[in-house]
Amino acid sequence: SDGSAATDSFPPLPTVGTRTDYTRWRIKDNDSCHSWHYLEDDKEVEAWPQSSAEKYFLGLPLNLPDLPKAETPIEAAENGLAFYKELQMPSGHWACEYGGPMFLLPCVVSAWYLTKTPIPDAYATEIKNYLTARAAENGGWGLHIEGESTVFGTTLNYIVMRLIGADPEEPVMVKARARLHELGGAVQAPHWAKFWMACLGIVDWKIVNPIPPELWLLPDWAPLAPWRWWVHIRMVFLPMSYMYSKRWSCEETDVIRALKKELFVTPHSEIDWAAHRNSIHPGDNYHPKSWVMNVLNWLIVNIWNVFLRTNWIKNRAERWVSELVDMEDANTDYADLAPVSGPMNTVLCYIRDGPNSYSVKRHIERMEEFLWINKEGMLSNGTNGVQCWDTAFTVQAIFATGLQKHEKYQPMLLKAMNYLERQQIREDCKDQEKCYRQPRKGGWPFSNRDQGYPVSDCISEALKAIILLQKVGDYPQVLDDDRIKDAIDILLLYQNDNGGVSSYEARRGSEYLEIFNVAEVFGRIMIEYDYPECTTACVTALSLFHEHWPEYRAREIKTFIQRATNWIKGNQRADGSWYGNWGVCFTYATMFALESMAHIGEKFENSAVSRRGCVFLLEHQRVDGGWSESYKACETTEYHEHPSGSLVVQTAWAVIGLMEADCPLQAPIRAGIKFIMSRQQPNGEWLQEAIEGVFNRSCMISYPNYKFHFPIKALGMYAQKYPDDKL
Ligand code: LAN
Repeated sequence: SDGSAATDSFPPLPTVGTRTDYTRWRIKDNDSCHSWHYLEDDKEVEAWPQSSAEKYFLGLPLNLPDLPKAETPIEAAENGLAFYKELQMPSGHWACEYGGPMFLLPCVVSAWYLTKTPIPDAYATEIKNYLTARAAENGGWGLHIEGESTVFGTTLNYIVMRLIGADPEEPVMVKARARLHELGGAVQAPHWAKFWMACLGIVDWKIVNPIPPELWLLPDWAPLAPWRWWVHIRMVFLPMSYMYSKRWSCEETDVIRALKKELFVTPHSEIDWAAHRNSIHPGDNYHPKSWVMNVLNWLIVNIWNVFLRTNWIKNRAERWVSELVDMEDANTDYADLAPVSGPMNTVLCYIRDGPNSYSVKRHIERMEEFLWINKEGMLSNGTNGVQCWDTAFTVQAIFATGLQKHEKYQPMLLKAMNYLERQQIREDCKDQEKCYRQPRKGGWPFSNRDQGYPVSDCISEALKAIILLQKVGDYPQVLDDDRIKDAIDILLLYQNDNGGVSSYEARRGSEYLEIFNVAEVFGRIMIEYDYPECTTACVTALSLFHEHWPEYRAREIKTFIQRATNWIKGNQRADGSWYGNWGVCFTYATMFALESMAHIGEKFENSAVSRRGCVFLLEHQRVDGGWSESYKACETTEYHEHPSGSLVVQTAWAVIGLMEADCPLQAPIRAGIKFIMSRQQPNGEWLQEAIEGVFNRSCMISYPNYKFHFPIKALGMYAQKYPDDKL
């Protein structure tokens, strides 16, 4: 799209076709701010050839030659790198699809609709293709691509289909509608879906549980004050509260009128909206609201809103919320934290600033960066990308193979290094204290610098990559010591009082805040928790730093590591494993925890903790040498095998964990390595298997580059550890 601005009247719905010409899609890589463009003009197509990476993402043939068959682990790693190198982007990072959640595209498309932004036909066509491909067998859509269809997924994506111009009588729509009606219709939807439907004017605001902006007027000491919440929840409820406060809805149009008929099992005019405020289908109710929350909601709706809420309070709260949104926009150049809050902030700016404002135009441009195209069609990524994260792991994987010394790999590594250099955040937030942010100067984000939110483990992984390049690999120094120390200074802020480490910020509130979780579809979202993955990343980064700068903040670093590793020990489960919060699941976290232990010298031979972790992994190895954990483990917090058998990424994680712990049993590790090699394709690639990632326990998310850098790391580690074993 040309990022065309919103207009005063609703543009016509796009014309959805059957398929776009996939040879016409290109990614603009503006220092890793990605946007996909459909080239209508033949001359443009010629002038801008499709890269291997673009072809790969689109599922088009790359026609790469078959490589000499790998006989040894290191040859397999080299073949893997030969393929993976082709996917490096012009700015030096690795890009990928980051799909999985099925509630993100609806946020983007609703925001387009509400701001009257024309949707290009090519987008509409591919969005329809994607949703058609991802519809469940029994009709409808789930919370994420592997989940069963729910009211949440079905309602929101049905709306998307209609807003992009799909015909309600098409088979996929008929089936989805039937499924939705079987589940009780859209009145059974969770809070966030009700919110979007209210903005679209499909439901009355009475069906939406309260999101009072007054919460932001609470004093900082109040235990419920929003600055204490996990940043994602804080940033979503912020713009939501503004729309709720205004009970803002767009004008009725033909398609909205039609949706009012299609989404419900009873006639729209007969629905008692207030009575359905707490209606929710059991399949959507992962975290049922507490009775305290239900009472509180009742009091807000029936007492506060009716008798106590003065205009003065309303206006003050709206003004402050709106100012906080402005600060978020300023600190991210309108990219915003993620694709839920971003589209909501867009709508807020539209309501407040009007269709022709800079804020709306810039938001709409930046929302493009959430979109991605794969062989099935167009989807929304979970963030504006995985750039820094994957690039940092890729560099480390190459160091695990020892191949960084070879000239052949130097251009790739140099480009990656310069990329990471440019992505370090160089300044703190404007109005840092006022908008409840913490220092960020020196940090690295998960995606890119524009997004501007450092995360404990993203800082750590990027920092390790840079230190390896500069200190171990003899690559030129692109970051001076001060910049490296900046990273350490902010990393030290992430430790919680119990020694564990969180994601975006150290914990600011009590676990009791979960009582106020109203999102229903997610568990444990109100505050930051401790994560073995993030904790390990900090332990390893601080250890590596300390090796090379033994003087700098040495005492604090030592204490940090000691407290962090103690926390990891305490977090081990009775069966020897650790629960993974961001990857599937026990295998992922156990790999990290074993790495932490190894960094304090606790390994299989001398530590019960490490040995029990290894035993856990060994017990779950399958006869073909692989490991295979299913995402079900994240939901149920018990180990589950994946029905499709051994998986490459899981196997890589398990053998990396075992090698970190110096597990003396070579045979199982060898069998795992053999399995990874057996799954490698003749051109060096590995194929996509089961979904790798998770958040909030219930929602899965893809990490497509994991199938490259983790196997390469595992193969490299094996080759270094057993140089004589040719397999
Ligand atoms: C991510 C992606 C990266 C992930 C890791 C760095 C892997 C992790 O170790 C720390 C947490 C973090 C940064 C993370 C947090 C939650 C995110 C941002 C996501 C899983 C990607 C999408 C998700 C976000 C919350 C999606 C929007 C949904 C809402 C509930 C607001």
